[in-house]
Amino acid sequence: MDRYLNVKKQDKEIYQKIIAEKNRQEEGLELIPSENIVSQAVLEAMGSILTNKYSEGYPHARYYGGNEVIDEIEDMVRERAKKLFKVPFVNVQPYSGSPANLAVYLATCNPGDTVMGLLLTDGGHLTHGWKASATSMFYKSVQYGLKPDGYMDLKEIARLAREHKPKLIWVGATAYVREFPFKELGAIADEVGAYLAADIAHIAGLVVAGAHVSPVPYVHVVTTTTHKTLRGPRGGMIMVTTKGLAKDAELGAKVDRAIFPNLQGGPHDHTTAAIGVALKEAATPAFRTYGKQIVKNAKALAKALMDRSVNLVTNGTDNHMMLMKCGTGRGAIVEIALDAIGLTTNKNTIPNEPSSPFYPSGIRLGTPSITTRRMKEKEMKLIGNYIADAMEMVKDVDLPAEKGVRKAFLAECRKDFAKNKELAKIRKEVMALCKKFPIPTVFK
Ligand code: DSN
Repeated sequence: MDRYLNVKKQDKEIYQKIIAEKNRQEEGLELIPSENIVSQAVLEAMGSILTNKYSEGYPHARYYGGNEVIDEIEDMVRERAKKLFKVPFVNVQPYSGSPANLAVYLATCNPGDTVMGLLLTDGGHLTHGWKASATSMFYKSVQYGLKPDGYMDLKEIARLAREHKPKLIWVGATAYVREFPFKELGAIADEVGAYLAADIAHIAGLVVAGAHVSPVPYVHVVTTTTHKTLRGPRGGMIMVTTKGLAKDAELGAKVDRAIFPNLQGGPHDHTTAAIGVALKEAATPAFRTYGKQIVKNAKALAKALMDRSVNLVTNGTDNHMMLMKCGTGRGAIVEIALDAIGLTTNKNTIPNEPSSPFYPSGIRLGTPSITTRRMKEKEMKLIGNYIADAMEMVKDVDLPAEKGVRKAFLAECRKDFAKNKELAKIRKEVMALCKKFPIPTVFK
C-alpha cells in the first residue's frame, strides 16, 4: 500500500516531491555522517496525532488541559533516556541540537561570561562559540583548535582554560574522527571550576552501543541530537550527570527552565514519542551490534581509501566518520563528483584549513546510514574504490583562484560530471548495490 495515500489524493505537488526524495534516498547511498534512516515505527510515531496537542510546561505541570496521556509519554521517554545513558536527569523537549546547546548556556552562564569550544573550522559546531552563532554574540567565546595532526590539543586547552577561566567548556564536534578525551577534559574543567558539557550529537548511538567511551562520568552536562547515530527522529535531549548535580543541585531545574519558558514554546509531543520508540530500539542487543558495526565499517572504508592513496585526517578513524583531504579548496568539486556516482557526502573544512568554510578542502564521510542498510566490510571496500575512482577522474579539476567565478564554475562541474561516461559507469554499480541493500523498515 502507498504509505502516502492521503497526501497523494489531497496534494499531488507535495506527494511528488516526497516520492522524488524517497527515490533519491533509495537509489543512492547517504555517506553524510550526521544522517541515518529511521525505522517504520519511529516514522509512525512521528506522523501520529500527537502532533495535535499543546503541552507547554513539563509532565504534571502544564499550561494546558488534556495532557494526561502526553504526561505519561514524556515521563516514559525521560525514564528510557535516563536508563540508557545512565544519567539522573534528562530533558527530552529540545527541538534539535542547537536549541539544546543554547539551553546549556542559559542554565550555566550569565550573558557575557566566557565560554570555550572547538573551532568550527577544526571540526567544532556553530553553537560551541563560532563567530556567526548567537553563542558568541551573547557570551565571550574562546576557541581552541586541534593539533596539526588532527587530534585534540589537551595542553593548549588547559593553557587557554587557565588563562581565560571559562564558565563553560564544550567537548564535542561535527567533524572529529578520533575518540574524545572526556576524562582528561573533565580534569581540566575541574581545575578551573568550569562546567564541562559534552555534545555527543554525532556519537550518541556509539556511546549507547559501547562503541565509544561515555562522557557521563566526567562531564556535568550532555547534549545530543536524536537523529544521527542514535537513529531516532529529528530532535534533541539534554542530560545532567551525577557530577553535574553535585556541582549544582539545581542544574536539572535550570536546564528545564532554559528550555521552557526561556527558549522554546510547546514541546513536539509526536517527536517525544518517536524519540521514545528510538530509545527502545537503542536498548536492544541488535542496536549494540549495529553501533559496533558502524565503527567496523568506518575503519574498513578508511582502510580501503588509504589503500588507494586517499589522504585522511589522522590517517583513519575511531568512530563513524572520516575526513578526506582533497587538495586546497577542492571539497566541493569532489562532492559534486560523488553526487554524480550516487554517493551523497558533504564538503567540509579540515584541521588547519588552507582554504575557507565556503570552499573547504575536505569531504566528510560516515557509515551510520549504510550500516543501517546492513552493509558490511565487503561493501566498504567497494565503496572506497568507487570514491577513489571518482576522485581520480576529477583530479585535474581545480577551484579557480578568482573568487567571483567559483559559483558558476561549480555549476558547470555539476553539468559536466553528470554527462561523464566513466562516472556514469560507477553510478550504475552504486545503483546495483543500492538494490541489493534496500532501505529496511524494521530493525532487528
Ligand atoms: N548538521 C550537523 C552535522 O551535519 O554534523 C551539525 O549541526
